[in-house]
Amino acid sequence: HAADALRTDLMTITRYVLNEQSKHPESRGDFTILLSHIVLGCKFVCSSVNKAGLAKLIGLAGETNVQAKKEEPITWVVYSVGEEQKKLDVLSNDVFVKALVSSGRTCILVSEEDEEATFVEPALRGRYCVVFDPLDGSSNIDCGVSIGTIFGIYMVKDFTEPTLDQALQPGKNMVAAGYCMYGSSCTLVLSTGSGVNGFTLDPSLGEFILTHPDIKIPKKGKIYSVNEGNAKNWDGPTAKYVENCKFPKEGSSPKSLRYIGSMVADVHRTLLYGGIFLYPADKKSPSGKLRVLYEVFPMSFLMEQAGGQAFTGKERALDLVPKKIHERSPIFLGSYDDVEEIKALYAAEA
Ligand code: AHM
Ligand code: MG
Repeated sequence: HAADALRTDLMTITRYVLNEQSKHPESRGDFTILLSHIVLGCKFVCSSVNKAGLAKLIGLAGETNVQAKKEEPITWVVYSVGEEQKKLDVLSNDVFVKALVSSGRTCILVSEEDEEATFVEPALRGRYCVVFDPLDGSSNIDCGVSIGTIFGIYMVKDFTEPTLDQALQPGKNMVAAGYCMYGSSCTLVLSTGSGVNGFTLDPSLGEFILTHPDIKIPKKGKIYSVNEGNAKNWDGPTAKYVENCKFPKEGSSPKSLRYIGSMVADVHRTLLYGGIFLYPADKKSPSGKLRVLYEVFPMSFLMEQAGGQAFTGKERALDLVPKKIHERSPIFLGSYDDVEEIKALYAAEA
């Protein structure tokens, strides 16, 4: 039986990527090594996130922590080595930076946590540039709601002399992108440019197992996902779109609203159930909130690979050429037909 095969013939993420690579005889296994280091980072963060709620009980966050202000919730501080304690987001960044550098396969790292890009020392340089948000959804950390890691991977031509513009390539140049969601289970969703696959961490094995092969987003969805608290500052097309979701034309039913406030969780639901996720521009933030390199690009890459679309309000998101590493952009992504609708509204306005 197929089900039995799945249970006993486990497709781990490493096995999956090795299989993919064997289709490219010229490949030297560098990508597999890089990915295994990313996977290690995800497992470490998953375990820290799971322990975070217990930090108070097991005494990790005691009075020795001079950094934490009184009003700072205790679950932010989860790791202690002697006297040293780290907030979950800082800890996650440290883990990913070290895992990526030590892989020996990266030359440039851009993290949401670090103001400047990291250029890997010559002895450890490899041909990949990795852009990532080590722990996204900060407002959800302290209440135990889903958060995640987002990453995108570029190939750098001349990696012996890496320069910043090699990290400022359009999203369509990415060779892979993915995210890991620390939710009711730990799920890693990955695309290497030929479709999208989802892997779930089996905690008893410590392995990510293929559970969602070849994810395709429904062509049209019944859900919209946006922070409606910003509505008074929206532009015309965004306001009109959301109005249509609630008061559709005669004959169609209104959409449901779902908004978690963690991009990984909101995008994951959109990918599996269909619908649209919006973080539009508004009068107060004319470029929206989300960051191009390590939020907008990886998620747009996954959406397109799953048969959906991603649009900035002006152009295909993956065509954008960022000028700065922490640049922001408005983003509308999800089911093909739903994004088509918002594109039409922006086109009508132009
Ligand atoms: P963060 O980097 O502070 O975690 O912010 C990013 C998060 C995204 O995960 C999410 O989509 C968005 O911010 C939610 O923003 P808002 O609270 O404005 O709705
Ligand atoms: Mg973020």
